[in-house]
Amino acid sequence: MFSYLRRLKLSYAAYNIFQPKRLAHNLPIYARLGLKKQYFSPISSRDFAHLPANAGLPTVPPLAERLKALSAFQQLPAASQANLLAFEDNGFAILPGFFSDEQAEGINQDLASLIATQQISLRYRNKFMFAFRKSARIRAAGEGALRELVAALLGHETKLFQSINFLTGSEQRTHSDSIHMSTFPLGGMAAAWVALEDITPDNGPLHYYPGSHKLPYYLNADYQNEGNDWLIGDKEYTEYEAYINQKIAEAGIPKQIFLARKGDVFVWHANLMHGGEPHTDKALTRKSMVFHYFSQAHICYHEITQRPALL
Ligand SMILES: O=C(O)CCC(=O)C(=O)O
Repeated sequence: MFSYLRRLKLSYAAYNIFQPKRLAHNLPIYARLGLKKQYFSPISSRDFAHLPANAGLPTVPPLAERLKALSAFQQLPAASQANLLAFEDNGFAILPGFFSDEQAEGINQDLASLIATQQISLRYRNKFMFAFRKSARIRAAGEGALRELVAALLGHETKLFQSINFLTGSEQRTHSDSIHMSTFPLGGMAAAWVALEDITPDNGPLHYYPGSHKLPYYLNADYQNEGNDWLIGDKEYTEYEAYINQKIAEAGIPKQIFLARKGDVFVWHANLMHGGEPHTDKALTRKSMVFHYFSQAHICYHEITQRPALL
């Protein structure tokens, strides 16, 4: 019964009716694209099937021009600049030492105090969600230079949507964020992952597949999870993960593991396949944080649950 209610699109729409401000962002784009949707209506890739791939997006200057115009970019070391300039080819950019040890420690202290004062607790097994709403230091890390750089990568005004802090490895199986934080046109999101201590092979490092962002975006229809007019799809998330596993194997892309140093940042593309390695030494922590960003020029939503994103 509970699982049926969770699949009922009306349940989500009923909740969203009370969120007009946070859902207003999609309305002008729905209107421009001729989509007959209310701010609270369910939405998924099926609604865009008749539209050209880049429908409604303004033309923007090439990536190099966008980055070089930015003082946050000009101030970076040459290696980080080169990594950002190669973002469209690689699907990721590593920014070594983007944050100082002191900044990383400040964030660790803020998280510890949010936990101690019970202002935040674990969700989804090992995630501290949305700490940036409660810590000015965490918000400042996700806004400012990092958001400006991500906005230049996306080519549009960009909003910090979500932060997730970890004290242990996520151990998440390989996925593309586009099944969770989805956009139309495709590609209007990016994430920046921050090492808040040194990462070793034993404490669940991030893994990724270079160039995998050029694979198709695998969405609900690809694993028969579209549902119907009333219900979202009934597939378990493990079925999505198995599908991605198979697609990566078919593509033959070798996995890379990011042994980050404290303060390093790893920015990934909306469709870069990535996940977390097993955290084998439970005596160790894996302090890290990830920011997810949405372009404001795109329709922003959640493909799996077919909900508009609450910005
Ligand atoms: O931190 C990790 O291990 C992976 C996090 C992740 O996959 C995500 O936030 O999308």
